[in-house]
Amino acid sequence: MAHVRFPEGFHWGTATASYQIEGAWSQDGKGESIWDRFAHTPGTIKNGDTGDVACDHYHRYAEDVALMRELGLTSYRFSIAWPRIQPTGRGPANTKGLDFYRRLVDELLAAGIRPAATLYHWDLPQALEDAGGWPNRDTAGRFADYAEIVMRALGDRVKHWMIFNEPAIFTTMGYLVGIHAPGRRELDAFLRATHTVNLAHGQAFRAMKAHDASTAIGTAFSMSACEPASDTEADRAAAERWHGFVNEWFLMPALRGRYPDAFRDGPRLAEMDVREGELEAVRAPLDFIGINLYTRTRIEAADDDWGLGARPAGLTGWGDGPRTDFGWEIWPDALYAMVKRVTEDYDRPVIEITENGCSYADGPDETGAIDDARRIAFYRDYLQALSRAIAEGADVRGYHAWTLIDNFEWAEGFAQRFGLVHVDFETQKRTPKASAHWFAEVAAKNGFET
Ligand code: GCO
Repeated sequence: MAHVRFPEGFHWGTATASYQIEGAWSQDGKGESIWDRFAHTPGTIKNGDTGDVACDHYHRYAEDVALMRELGLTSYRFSIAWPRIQPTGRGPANTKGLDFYRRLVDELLAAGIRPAATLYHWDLPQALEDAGGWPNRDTAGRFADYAEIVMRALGDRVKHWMIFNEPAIFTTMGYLVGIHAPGRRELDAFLRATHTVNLAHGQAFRAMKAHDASTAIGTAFSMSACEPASDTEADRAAAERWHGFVNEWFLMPALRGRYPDAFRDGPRLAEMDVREGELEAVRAPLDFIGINLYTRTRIEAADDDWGLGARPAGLTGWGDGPRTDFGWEIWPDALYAMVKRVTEDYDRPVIEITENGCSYADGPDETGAIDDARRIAFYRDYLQALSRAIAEGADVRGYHAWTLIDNFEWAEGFAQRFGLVHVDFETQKRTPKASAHWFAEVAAKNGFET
């Protein structure tokens, strides 16, 4: 038997995102987002699902906060929908939009739960996409204005912020691969988008700190431990380039003022439209690094269309580990490896695990109970791996399970269930799964026995 223990004051929480749970897509003055437009376009989302209603969290937020309180959670990571605040991405704030988040935050504080807000979890105002979207460098200035509005409205009660959620995913999936909003497939636009996002990151960081220097600001980076598919020199170099591309493309500019060496034939700064002085402008000395991690990626050297000279082995990069119902490989050691690497490469920064979790289809049995033992095993093994990294010196302050309630899983619609709490999408009934009770116990004891 092993006692797995976490540092004193460790935060136990869950994470969600506005478009995935809120619904109320056109209510109270909210503008259209790129995800509204994308999901309303036939053929984009499995089963034609949309986030129009989702978990109806916009109206049921108090019930959802009560659930977290009953589970004894101490942190809640949620995101703010930009088009609720600025319907067209520019101009004065929509008071009703801000009021929703004020009510949510007040409810959290009253329940003793730390609000940790993400400014951008992918729902760009459609009007800004119509003006060019993230490939248009003006979007950076728009985003910094939005950051300032939100900070002024909520900065007195929210002290933990994430500027972006997974910048690598929304730029890649949205502008290069095209399976997420806005559904574009243009290498040039993608490269420019990544630089605009980095400019926005730096500008928003400075605007927020100017308002309150003591507030804690991070970003939630998607990360996957990159392993060479074989021990050849070529595969090892390819895995390093891929690591630079998927894990550090936004982290390194923020913390070091440069781009990783990810492309085989050298940097592509001209194509990215990086101008004089902008490697300083992208700097954002984050107070913490948020890590969203699900699995590992095995990489092999290859000729690819993007010039990385690398690709995930067997298309997905997964190996022969067990799989979740979504088909993602379960590889707890990836969390250990990634936390260690960031700790070593970035001088032992403060880290929060901002997402980690799994999709399993388990639903209610005849008695109404949901026995998702496989999810419990997933969390137990990943948490044990995390505790090893902490024991070896990583400064990890919190862990957020993805996710609180089953919700809209992007291109997969409602087909994937990542929640600790089951949602019946016909009735909106919430039922904590066995894993929710297990997670509550871990939070209460700040650890577990195996
Ligand atoms: C992401 C997002 C979440 C997802 C989760 C499961 O990583 O894509 O941050 O919104 O729902 O990661 O895919």
